[in-house]
Amino acid sequence: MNMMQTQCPFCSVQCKISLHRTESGIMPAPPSAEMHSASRYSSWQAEGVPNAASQGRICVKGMNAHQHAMNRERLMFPLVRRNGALVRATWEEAMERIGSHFQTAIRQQGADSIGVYGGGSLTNETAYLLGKFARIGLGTRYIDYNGRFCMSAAASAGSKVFGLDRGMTCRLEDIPLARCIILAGTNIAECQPTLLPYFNQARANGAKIIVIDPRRTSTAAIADLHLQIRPGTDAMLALAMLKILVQEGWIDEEFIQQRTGGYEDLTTLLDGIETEDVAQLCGIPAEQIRQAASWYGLAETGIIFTARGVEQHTDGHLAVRYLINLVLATGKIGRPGCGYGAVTGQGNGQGGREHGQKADQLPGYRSIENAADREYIASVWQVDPADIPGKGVSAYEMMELAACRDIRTLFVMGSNPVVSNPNIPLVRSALEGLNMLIVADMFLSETARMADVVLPVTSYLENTGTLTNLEGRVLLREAALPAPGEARDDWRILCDLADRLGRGRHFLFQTAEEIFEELRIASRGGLADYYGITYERLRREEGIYWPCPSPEHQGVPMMFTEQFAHADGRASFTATPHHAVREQPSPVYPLILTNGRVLAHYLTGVQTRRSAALAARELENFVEVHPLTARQHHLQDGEWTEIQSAHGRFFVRCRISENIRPDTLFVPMHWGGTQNVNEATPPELDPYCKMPGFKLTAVTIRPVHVGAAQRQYQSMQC
Ligand SMILES: Nc1nc2c(c(=O)[nH]1)N[C@H]1C(S)=C(S)[C@@H](COP(=O)(O)OP(=O)(O)OC[C@H]3O[C@@H](n4cnc5c(=O)[nH]c(N)nc54)[C@H](O)[C@@H]3O)O[C@H]1N2
Ligand SMILES: Nc1nc2c(c(=O)[nH]1)N[C@H]1C(S)=C(S)[C@@H](COP(=O)(O)OP(=O)(O)OC[C@H]3O[C@@H](n4cnc5c(=O)[nH]c(N)nc54)[C@H](O)[C@@H]3O)O[C@H]1N2
Ligand code: SF4
Ligand SMILES: [Mo]
Repeated sequence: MNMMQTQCPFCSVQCKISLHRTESGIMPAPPSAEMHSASRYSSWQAEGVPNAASQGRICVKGMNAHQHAMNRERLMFPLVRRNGALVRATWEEAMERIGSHFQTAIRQQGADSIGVYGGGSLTNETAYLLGKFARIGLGTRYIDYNGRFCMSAAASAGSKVFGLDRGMTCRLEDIPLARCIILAGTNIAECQPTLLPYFNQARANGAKIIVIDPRRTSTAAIADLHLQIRPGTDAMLALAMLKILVQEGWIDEEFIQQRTGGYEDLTTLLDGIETEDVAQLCGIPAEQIRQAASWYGLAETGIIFTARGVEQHTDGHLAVRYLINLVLATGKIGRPGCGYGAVTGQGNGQGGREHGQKADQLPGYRSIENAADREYIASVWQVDPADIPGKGVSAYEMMELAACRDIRTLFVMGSNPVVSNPNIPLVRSALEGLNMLIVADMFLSETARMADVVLPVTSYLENTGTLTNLEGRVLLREAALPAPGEARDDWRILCDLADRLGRGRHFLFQTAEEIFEELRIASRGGLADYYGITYERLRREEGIYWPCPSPEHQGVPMMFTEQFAHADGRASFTATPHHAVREQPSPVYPLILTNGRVLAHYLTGVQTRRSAALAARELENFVEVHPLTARQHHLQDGEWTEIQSAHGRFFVRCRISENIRPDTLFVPMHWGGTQNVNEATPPELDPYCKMPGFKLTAVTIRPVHVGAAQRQYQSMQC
């Protein structure tokens, strides 16, 4: 084969890609199954394919994504732990070990002793089946997924305010129509790079772009106004802006009256909010807050975007809702050039949160606590509603349950939790204490290395399924290559395991499309209604926005044009008072550590560090430090540093940069082990949505000799 069509496995834009075999790159035939992939390595070239979201663009990650899928480190056969080491096993051996362990665990400790941990890279079909497998295959209430760390603050805010969460309420094509765009804690230029031209177009059309970020990022570089905020203070900034809008009368009274509820209650919330005080708290000039409020308030159209910079805080849910207050007060939603957008992160971060791998959700955004929802899904699954367990706990809370041995078995599919959770010291010991850890992955990730059984799965090039991009557009990605070695599709593993648990009759699927057919019915009538979407339509129409309630329906590109999704059709203002954030700098830990992403790497780096072209761009982790702070703490550029919080410590190289606030440090999240920023992040969660406070840790920093760093780290592990 010399050409294949696929879709990037990384971020939420889901750019369409074609891969072409290049003559010069062909390598000799592989000597064995293990080397299967080596023959294809680097002999392919990626090109963007025109599509509605990225319009044919791809970024450096998409360009090189095939390198990890074709990497020789791909897992080709199952592994089981024997005498302490992971060794090759047959599928039968591995599955038998898991199946009989599950049965014993259920019999002896109950199904709730098993936790299931999913991910936002999984297709809709796999995510749906994982939820079904947990609930009626195993019968456990404990399932959650890495999207808890990603989407939970914004998703819960959208549900609360609008009655429904679809990430973006508008289309990407609305961006160039907006006259004012607020990018709050979102680094589009590095995290969704192919979307940047939409914003450049908006600027060319005269829009004012406001970026709120503690760092001068490449996204901030396109801003007309950069609010270089102190991490963790976005909620107060939003309140100050709202107060200015109200005081100046830059509000849409008609919209407020006809389409919203709760505006009157804002008076108490805004009482005592003074721009000058907030400016001091946020570490930005008061004049900038007024400027931002006036640009947004006076613009005829506008969009506010948030991403993890605002959301990954223990007050992230409220911070988002306060920002949406600005949208509602100015009536900037439900019409062209207007809206709110939570910039979804993972490839299927959107679909992954709709079909039941979240602790409290059933497919179609149904609630596991609602009797009618339970009854409907039970009818689709052909079980008694009483057989569907109740709601479980969030991803990090599952780790806490594992630490106290309430959860004794963990099944991980599509995540690397020992790197991506906060407060890794607890998570590591929780995973070490399990009776059995099972990991389904393409690679021996840091978590897989700790597992008792590792199951090799197919990559994006080899499996078929649907993914829902950041706009809520459902896209079909079809297998382009056969599975390498003995790797299997995730969903086939689930069907096999269910069969071993005597639940096979509920999992009689032969293709991904058959699962989608059931998902369509399961989502029917729910908020995220996929009923009208079929593979056949997706092939023909390229992508379809949900909700799409019937096969004749065209889908809904722009939400809330006439009604919001609450029973009364109105959106709700948020007047809930702000709550204090526990983690704060102190004399011992005077600096604020925040964290995030760089262009070339993806999440915990399991994939991108196995792509030669991407790995070469950033070989190891670093901390971005302002020159003043570097001087104060005796740090040299390029030198190793130790960063310590009240929760733990890690070691990274110093990168001195004028682009960051002097009171703030920034460390990427793409490395595990001694360079993992999450060794130091705090365990506290947002009370509304259980999002960890990743983006704010009080720390201190000091230079350290690398040998000493390693020794200290080893002693800290003991
Ligand atoms: N290259 C790349 N792209 C990715 C990913 C990746 O790993 N690498 N991951 C994907 C996924 S899963 C996700 S969730 C998205 C994440 O996309 P983003 O949320 O855009 O990425 P982050 O870098 O985590 O955070 C964004 C910005 O928030 C800023 N920030 C930190 N603290 C604060 C704060 O308190 N307030 C404000 N206003 N800003 C703050 C950081 O400086 C950073 O520039 O990206 C997706 N795309
Ligand atoms: N400090 C800090 N921590 C963070 C964040 C932060 O900003 N700061 N961001 C958080 C966010 S937004 C996210 S999304 C999480 C993500 O963190 P993780 O959930 O750890 O995500 P990945 O690193 O993508 O790990 C996914 C694993 O699944 C594998 N995989 C990929 N595709 C598939 C598939 O189709 N099937 C299977 N079975 N496996 C697959 C990959 O090889 C990889 O090992 O991290 C969170 N952690
Ligand atoms: S990482 Fe995102 S922007 Fe880049 S090619 Fe992939 S889907 Fe497109
Ligand atoms: Mo994410």
